[in-house]
Amino acid sequence: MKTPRIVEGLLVVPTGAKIAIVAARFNHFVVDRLVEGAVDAFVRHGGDPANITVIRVPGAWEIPIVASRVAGKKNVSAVVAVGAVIRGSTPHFDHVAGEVSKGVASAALSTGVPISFGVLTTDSIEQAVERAGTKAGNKGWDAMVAAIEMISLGQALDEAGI
Ligand code: INI
Repeated sequence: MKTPRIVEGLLVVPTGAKIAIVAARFNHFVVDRLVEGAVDAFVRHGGDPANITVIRVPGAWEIPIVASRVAGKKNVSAVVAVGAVIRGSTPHFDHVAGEVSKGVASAALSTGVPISFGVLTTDSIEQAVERAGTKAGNKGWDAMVAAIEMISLGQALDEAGI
């Protein structure tokens, strides 16, 4: 029986791949751990940290406009968005969480540059801390691994003529 052709990315940083990490300052005690996780993932998958630029924005709300600008210049292979939107007692939560996810998706689709989503949206600070390098992993790490796979997949698709 014939087998289908599989086109997929590798979890190895392609030579020369450049990344911008767009990181919110709001809830920085959590977001800093996400940035660390993302940089660690890049290095442990063969990347040179000199090929990462970290861009700080005030809060998660501001991530999409900067991610869109950076991706639109096509000087980076992928963007990794990191932030922490924590419900706590703020009514801001629903507006910020909804808009940042829509904005990041829209920026990726309109530019064609992969933008991975490492923005935590949690009910509590405890849940955010769990996802920032303690018992539930590190969402910044996960987002960087997805970015690496998408860069590699883009190359594989080019090679396959798709
Ligand atoms: N920004 C965050 O990154 N996380 C939050 O939890 C948050 N809350 O809850 O308010 C938050 N608000 C600030 C927002 O992102 C903007 O920076 C601000 O509204 C100015 O535009």
